[in-house]
Amino acid sequence: MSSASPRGALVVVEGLDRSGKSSQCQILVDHLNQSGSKAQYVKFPDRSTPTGKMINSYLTGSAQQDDHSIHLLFSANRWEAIQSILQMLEFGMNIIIDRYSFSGAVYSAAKDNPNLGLDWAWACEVGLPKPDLVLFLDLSSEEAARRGGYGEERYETQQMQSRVRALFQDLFKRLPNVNLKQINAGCSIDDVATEIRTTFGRFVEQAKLERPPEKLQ
Ligand code: FDM
Ligand code: MG
Repeated sequence: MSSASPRGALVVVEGLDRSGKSSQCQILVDHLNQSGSKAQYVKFPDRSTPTGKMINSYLTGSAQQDDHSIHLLFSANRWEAIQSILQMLEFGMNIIIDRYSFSGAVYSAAKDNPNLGLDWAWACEVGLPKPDLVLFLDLSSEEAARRGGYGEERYETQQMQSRVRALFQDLFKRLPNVNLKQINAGCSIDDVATEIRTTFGRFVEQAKLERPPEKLQ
C-alpha cells in the first residue's frame, strides 16, 4: 500500500464492566468489514501474552499483586502491543479497541490507594498513540449489576464500579484534547449499535488523520 493511501482510524470503546463494550466493538468491526472497510478488533487486557497471563491470574483471584505493580502490568500490556497496532493503522486497517488507557487509569485510581491517584496512574500512558475517537458507553453501576455474569471477577462490585464511573468523568475533564463521544448504553443493543455506527460514519467523513497518530499527553 502506498504511503498516500489513508491510514486506519484508531477508535477506543470504554465503559464499566457489562456496559456492552465487547459486543458493540464486534458489531462495529463486522459492519465495517462487511461494508468494504478493513477493521480489526483489539482487546485490553490482552490475556494471551506473558503480562496478560499475570493480569488474568490477578483478575480471577488466583494471584495477588501490589496495586502499583498490577497497574504497571496493565500499562505494559498496552505498550507491548503498540508497534503492531501502528503497523495495522498504517496499512489502512481501522482498529477498534475494547478498553485502553482510560480504563487503565480509572480502575487503579478507584482503589483509593493514597499513593495511586489519577495523576500517577495516567503517567505511564503518556506517549501511547492517542485514539482518533473515544466512545464511552455510559451505564449506571446499578444497571450494570443487573446484567448477566456480573460479579465473577475482581473489580466487579457495585462500589468499585460506581467509583470507576465517576473517575471516568474526572479523567475526561482533564483530557479536553481527546475526541470523546458519550453514548447512553442503557438502550437496546440495536439502538446503541446504530448510534455508534452513525458517530463513526460522521467522524470518518470529517477526519483528518495524522500519520502516525498523535500521542496521549
Ligand atoms: N482493567 C482493564 C484495569 O484495571 N486496567 C486496565 O488497564 C484495563 C485495560 O480489568 F475490570 C480492568 C477492567 C476490568 C478488568 O477487563 C478486565 P475486561 O474488559 O472485563 O476483560
Ligand atoms: Mg470484565
